[in-house]
Amino acid sequence: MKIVDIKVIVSCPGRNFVTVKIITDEGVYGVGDATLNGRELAVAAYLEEHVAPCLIGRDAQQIEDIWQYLYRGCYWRRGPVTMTAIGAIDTALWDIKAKAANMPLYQLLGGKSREGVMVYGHANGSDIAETIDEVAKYIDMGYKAIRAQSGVPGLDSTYGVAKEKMYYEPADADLPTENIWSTQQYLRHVPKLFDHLRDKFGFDHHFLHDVHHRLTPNEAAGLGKSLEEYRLFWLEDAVPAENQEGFRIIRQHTTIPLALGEVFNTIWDCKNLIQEQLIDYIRATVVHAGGITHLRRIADLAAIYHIRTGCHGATDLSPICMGAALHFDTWVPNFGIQEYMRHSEETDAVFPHAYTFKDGYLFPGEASGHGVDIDEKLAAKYPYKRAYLPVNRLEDGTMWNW
Ligand code: GCO
Ligand code: MG
Repeated sequence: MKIVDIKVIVSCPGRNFVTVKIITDEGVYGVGDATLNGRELAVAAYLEEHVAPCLIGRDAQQIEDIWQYLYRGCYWRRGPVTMTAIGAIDTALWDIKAKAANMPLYQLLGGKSREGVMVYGHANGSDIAETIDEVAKYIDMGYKAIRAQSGVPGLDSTYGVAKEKMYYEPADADLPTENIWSTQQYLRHVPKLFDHLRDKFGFDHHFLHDVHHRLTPNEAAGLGKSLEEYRLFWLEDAVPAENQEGFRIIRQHTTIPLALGEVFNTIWDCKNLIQEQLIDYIRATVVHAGGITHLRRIADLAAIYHIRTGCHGATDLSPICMGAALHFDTWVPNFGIQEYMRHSEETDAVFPHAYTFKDGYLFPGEASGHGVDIDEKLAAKYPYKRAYLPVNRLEDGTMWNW
């Protein structure tokens, strides 16, 4: 089964997405998500100029060899652009293999380990009262797990708080928006949020929170301690993780479950965190961590150390990534949870998909392949629009992590 064509499709149905479509001489094709928020065209050019020419004529069935060829063969290993490009090709090839076998992808991976994939939704409000109302809406929709974020008093904008409630897009401007951050205000506010939420809703639902890389290890340790009594499912990205050893400090002080890794690209980014059991959930996902082939290796390493998966699933990951992740989640033995931020109607129309939501769970569907396609004609109606993620500064103007 030879690869005869590789298309790179860039479109903006509400937000930018990069999609790879691999076409074989047997007429079977597969699609993969290649979206890297705010750096979309770098991946598109990488795929068009440096990947597609090397793959034409190769056997589409040799997923592993193609993965190794693109990883080892490029000499410049790792990095988000390279690994997103590899992830997209890998996803499309698994799609092809499963379609050729006439099976849903989860069957090819080893079959179902569970009936449904527990997901968490995003409740957010400009203050605690509004966040409580939003959490109530998610509970009414059947969600078992909900991420709660709220505006911080004294700050004009806070990560995770948006006007649109069912989905939101942080890449909101043609040039990066500048936000102001205060660790002190934030640390005072978050325990109050979870105090109110537990008071109102009790302990039957899972609550999660994303710090979005804002703290130092010692600050995160303090926050973890102050949140322990509210029994969070996880505290996410408390600290930027380039310095993996930093997580030892957090672990020495608090038992709050820690989630990390939506920005990780390879097993090397989380090797020490996993082997030293410094985290509880690994957030790497299909598109940014080298596809199904590589994510599977990360999950297997994590399983040895009692660490479970919690794949990233924000709106900047296309429905193709979501579909592939759901097949992975259905199979992976050490599954934890799946993030699910809904896409806009425009996005859903461009990417028809087999997955469905019911009572807090997602189901990948029984279509062969990963069950997500792209409507190329419709995609062509939405040309690329440059959009950046915001940047963050401290109150005195110092650059900080967004
Ligand atoms: C999450 C994430 C996202 C990211 C976004 C950046 O936990 O869902 O932190 O909201 O900010 O994916 O592109
Ligand atoms: Mg996050």
